[in-house]
Amino acid sequence: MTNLLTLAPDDALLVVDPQVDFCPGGALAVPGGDEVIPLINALAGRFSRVFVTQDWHPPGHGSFASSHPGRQPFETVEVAYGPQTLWPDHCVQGTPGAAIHPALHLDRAELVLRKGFHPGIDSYSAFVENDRRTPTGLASYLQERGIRRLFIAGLALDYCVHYSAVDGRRAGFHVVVLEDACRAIDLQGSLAAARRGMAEAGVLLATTADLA
Ligand code: VGL
Ligand code: ZN
Repeated sequence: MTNLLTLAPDDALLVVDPQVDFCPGGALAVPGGDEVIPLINALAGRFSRVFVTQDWHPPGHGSFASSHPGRQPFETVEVAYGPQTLWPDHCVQGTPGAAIHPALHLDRAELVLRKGFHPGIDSYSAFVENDRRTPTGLASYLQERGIRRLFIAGLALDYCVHYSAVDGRRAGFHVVVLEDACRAIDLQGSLAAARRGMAEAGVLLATTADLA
C-alpha cells in the first residue's frame, strides 16, 4: 500500500478474541498468537474508540468435538445450520483460558462483546452467529456510536477476524484488517480462502505500517 491511512474520530479498533486459549500453550493455540500482543497494545493507544470481542462458550458447546461422540477436533460435521468445524474445548466461560491475555492493555476498551454463548450455535463473526441469522447487536451498537470505519486486529485471521471483517462490510462499515496484528489457524487452505473472501467483500487488507 502506498497511501497512508489517516485516523479519524469515527474510526474504531476492534480487537478480536485476544484470549489465552488462542495463544501458545492454550487449548486452541494459534501459531504465533501471542506475537500480536505488543502490536495491539501500541494500536490501542492510537484509537479513541476500542472494542474487544471475547469467545465465550458454555461447557459442552456444540462447536466442541467433545460434544460429538466419535468426532475429533478439526473435523467438520453437519449441524442444524450447515457445516461446522469442530474444535478442542476452548474459551469456556469463566476459565483461565477464556480470559483476555493478561499482557494486553485494553483498559480503555469501551465494550467487551461476548459471543458463542448459545449452546448450539458457534459465532466466528462479531456481528452474526454461524447460523447466519442471530445478530450479536454489534452493528446497531457501532452505528449508534457513530462509527464508520473499523480497523480489525486479533485472532484468528482466517476465522473470527475474517468473518467479522466480511460481516462488518455487509453491515455498511468500511473495514481495514491489519494483517500483521493478526495470526491464522490455517486449516486446509482457510487462510487463502479468508484473504480471497475479505478482498471480494471490499475489506482493505493492510498492515500497521500503513497507518499514518
Ligand atoms: C475462533 C475457532 C473457534 C477464532 C473461535 O477466534 O477465530 N476460531 N472459536
Ligand atoms: Zn470458539
